[in-house]
Amino acid sequence: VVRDVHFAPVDVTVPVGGTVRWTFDDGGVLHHVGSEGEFDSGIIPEGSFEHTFTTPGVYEYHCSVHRYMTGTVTVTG
Ligand SMILES: [Cu+2]
Repeated sequence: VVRDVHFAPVDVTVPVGGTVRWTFDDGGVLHHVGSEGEFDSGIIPEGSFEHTFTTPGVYEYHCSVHRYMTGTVTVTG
C-alpha cells in the first residue's frame, strides 16, 4: 500500500513468478513506483499497479515524486 507518503511494507519477499501489487491510497497525492529497467507505474494519484517477477534477485524501487520513498522486492528462486 502507498499511503502517508510511505510504502507499507517497505520490503517484501515473493517467489519467482510472484506478482506484487501496489495500491495507491493516499488521498490523491501523486506517487509512482519504478525500478530502473524493470517496471514503471507512471505517476498516478490512485488505483493500483502490478508487476510479475520472473527472475530471482533484489529489486530496489522508489517514487520519483518523493525520492526518499524507497522499498525492495526480494524474489527468491
Ligand atoms: Cu511518492
